[in-house]
Amino acid sequence: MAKPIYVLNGPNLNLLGAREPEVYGRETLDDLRARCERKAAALGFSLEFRQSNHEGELVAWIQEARTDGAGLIVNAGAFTHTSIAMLDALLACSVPSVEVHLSNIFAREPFRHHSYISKAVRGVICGFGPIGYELAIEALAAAIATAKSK
Ligand code: CA2
Repeated sequence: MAKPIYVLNGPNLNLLGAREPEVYGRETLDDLRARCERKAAALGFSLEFRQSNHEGELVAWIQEARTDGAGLIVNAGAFTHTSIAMLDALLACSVPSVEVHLSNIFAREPFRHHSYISKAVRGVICGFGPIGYELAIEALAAAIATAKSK
């Protein structure tokens, strides 16, 4: 069986669509999941789409993606700006990974400008709302195809 792409979402992203639509848009997490599943299916991939408010659970899922995933997309939410544990897990993860943010973190408060996890991922997409997840799936599909052809 082909390995899935893991899409991991961090704290408070379960509230998408319910508050702060001016920052995060009106799509719910379920809408986002459906959007990602459509995009992945069009490119021949299945998805493991998950959300957690707990840092340790996200770390465990990154470790799972390392062995069971074809690639990994992570929106670490606020843990982006705090989590050395997620950085270490991603550094140990050899499958290609992409960091995604719905908002443009560089156009927001200074404490959002630094990401601990960027160092460990193939690339970063931010500021394009839910479309950013689709762009990340496309980028991962290309990276996975390149790795296979080597
Ligand atoms: O822009 C992003 O995707 C973020 O990762 C979202 C995080 C934020 O801490 C990062 O700096 C940037 C916050 C997610 C909270 O999502 C909410 C959605 C709706 C209502 C309240 C929070």
